Amino acid sequence: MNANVISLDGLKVASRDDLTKAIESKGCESSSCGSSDAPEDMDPSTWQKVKDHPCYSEEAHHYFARMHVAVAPACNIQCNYCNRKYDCANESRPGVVSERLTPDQAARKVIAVANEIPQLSVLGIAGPGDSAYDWRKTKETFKQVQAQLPDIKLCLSTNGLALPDHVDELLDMNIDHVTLTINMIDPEIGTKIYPWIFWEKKRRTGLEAAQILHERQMQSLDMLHERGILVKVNSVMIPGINDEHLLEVNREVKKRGAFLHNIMPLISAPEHGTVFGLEGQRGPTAAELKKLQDACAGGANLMKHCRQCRADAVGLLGEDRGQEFTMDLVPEEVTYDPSKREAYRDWVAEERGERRAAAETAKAETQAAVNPDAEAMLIAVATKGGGRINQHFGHATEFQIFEVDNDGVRFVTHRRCDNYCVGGYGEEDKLELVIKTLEGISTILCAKIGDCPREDLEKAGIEAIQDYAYEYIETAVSAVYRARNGLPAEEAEIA
Ligand code: CLF
Ligand code: SF4
Repeated sequence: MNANVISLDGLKVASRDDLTKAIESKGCESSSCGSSDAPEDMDPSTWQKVKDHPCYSEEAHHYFARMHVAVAPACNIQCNYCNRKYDCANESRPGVVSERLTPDQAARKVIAVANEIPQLSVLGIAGPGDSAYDWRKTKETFKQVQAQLPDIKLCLSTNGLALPDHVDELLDMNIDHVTLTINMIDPEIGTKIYPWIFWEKKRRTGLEAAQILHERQMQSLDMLHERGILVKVNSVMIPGINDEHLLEVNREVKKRGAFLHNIMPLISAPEHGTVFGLEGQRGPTAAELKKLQDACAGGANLMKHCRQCRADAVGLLGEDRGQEFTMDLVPEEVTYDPSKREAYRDWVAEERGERRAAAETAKAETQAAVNPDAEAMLIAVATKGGGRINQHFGHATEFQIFEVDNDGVRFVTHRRCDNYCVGGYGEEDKLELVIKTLEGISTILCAKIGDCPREDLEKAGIEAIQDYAYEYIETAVSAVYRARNGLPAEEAEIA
């Protein structure tokens, strides 16, 4: 175990000097120092766009944070999974109320967050409402933020109906990330998801509504792609309505140049007050979602690290620090101080190169050292970010799940066990829920765990290991796999 590593405890960063010292004291741990240049399978200009975006790059989500501001409440369509009294279900977890902001308030809040959270790299507008339809407020917010924090990436999420009217303005404003929610390419299926749209000053219903929406969504996708704006397509998987159909959606959006496809499970409950919730429409199980994702192999690249975040989320994906930045806590006057963010970026540039080198080494060791008949393993990891095992078991609100086999180590998904699921329950109930959440997983890696939960986990057939605290995830996962299945590393020949 290498104890001489930076503890990304909470990823709270003090100053450029502290970071520089931390990097120097760490020295070079890997056999080759690694580089934070574009990965081999990505062209450098695309890498420049995605390298700091936690949603567009799985690697970046270990380092960078996003925040959303709810400034555009008007919407031009009705989705059967949405109740706008709460949040936009296309990009956020329904059932929680957001703080609606004016563009001035939003700009002030972004500066306050940027001063406190150096990982902040992206400002998104993701409901409730549609950012392209309520365009005046979206544009004003982005303009104000861009004037004061030119290095923040601007990101918007839309249903696409109004977007073709604004694509060229996006280009002028250097916005190069757009999420389009596309749940169907067959308007017949669309009629089961959208009861109406508002189009050219009239409310349209039925097949006409779904047909117009479909055509405008395809037009949006084509226009964005032609202009080099990266498009992520979000699809809500609704069992019995569009679940099988999403395979065709995946193929079609790939053909039209989408960069990523994010298939999200419908979250539906009667108390959300949505049509689907009241009708008892269920969401997919984790197994159904995985089956669809597997079937999509070879089509558009899939995003698997989405956290279905709130429309006022703040922080790394999977954490929500929004309550620290409600408007009553944001000062009337805020001045942007770029020093922490600059220092953090310098640190990440070094760190991600080393992590990548460590992951390559782990891959080579895994391939070289393992019994050819070894079975793939799923391993749960408690992490606060930075690609390291740096979280106490008891503080984990979610676990990242990595798969390891003879080809190497891959992130596959996350599983949540946070207060959203267990609010109001005691600690024992929480542990029970964690055990249920980790069904099918035999090993947890965490920075620390108490004796009692460790014993309870053991009784449930789950081994909790803290020996790899603060190591890179890939290095530790590979070591566990080799210990279970293979030869000791020193006996294996590494290519
Ligand atoms: Fe926000 Fe969406 Fe931009 Fe990300 S979220 S507008 S692309 S900055 Fe990300 Fe959140 Fe998933 Fe959205 S994890 S719900 S995909
Ligand atoms: Fe709700 Fe978003 Fe659909 Fe509009 S686009 S109805 S805000 S989920």
